[in-house]
Amino acid sequence: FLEHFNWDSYLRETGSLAAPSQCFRQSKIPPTNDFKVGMKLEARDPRNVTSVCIATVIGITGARLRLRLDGSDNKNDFWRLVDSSDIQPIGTCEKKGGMLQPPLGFQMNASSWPMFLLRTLNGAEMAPAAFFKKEPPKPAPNLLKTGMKLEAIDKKNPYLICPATVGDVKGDDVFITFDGWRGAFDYWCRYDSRDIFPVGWCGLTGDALQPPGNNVSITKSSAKTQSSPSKVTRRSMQSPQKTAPISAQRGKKPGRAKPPGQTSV
Ligand code: MLY
Repeated sequence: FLEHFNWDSYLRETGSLAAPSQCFRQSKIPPTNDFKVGMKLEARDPRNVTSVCIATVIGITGARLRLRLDGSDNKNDFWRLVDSSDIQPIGTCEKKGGMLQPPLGFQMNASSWPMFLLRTLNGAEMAPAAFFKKEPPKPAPNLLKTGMKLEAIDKKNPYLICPATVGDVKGDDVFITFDGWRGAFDYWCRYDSRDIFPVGWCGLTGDALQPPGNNVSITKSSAKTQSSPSKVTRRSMQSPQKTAPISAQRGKKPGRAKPPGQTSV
């Protein structure tokens, strides 16, 4: 009985291969996360990417930060790696001749932005420049192949990192499918996306890897020892597929992790 999801047994039981780490735009050794909750930094507004805003670190998870834009609501938090090019120390924008912008959905009157900015930065704990790590270079070319396993962010629940499989490859684009779920969470992204990681990433960063949904497609090697799963019809797009779980994923309910105050689909 395994308490936690175990990649080694999972790869063995599904007869699959992990995508090599050089396929990813991630550092081989994950960057250390020195940030503390409450620290402020500059971040690109995810909903208005030409704007650089002030953000506060709301949470720490592995090599990622949970961020909230100052002056925004608590419904639009986003997660960034400490080596993301979307974040930088306070002062960077001004140094480059830019102006800090109010976030999309700024809760006050636009005319109060300059005063809000002064107040939010006054006495704030600013994240030191040394905490920001350089973004790793793009690997070239796209080495990901259909069937390879990886860890991927669930874009609908971006605090979750889940076991996934490359479902298709078209040039520089890869189709990310989530193991044991019925396709509702799948997406296309570029091979050099910062949202996909090699197998073992969460283990190294201390981020929580979600277990797969209940029905993982079993390939020939393991199919002999399992009753082969019949094709499941799309009953509900948002619940895990149901057939016998395999031992590597036993012991934990899938996809239910919900940090307090966080909405998910
Ligand atoms: N709100 C959904 C979360 C599903 C997550 C699916 N990911 C892990 C692919 C639920 O609670 O079922």
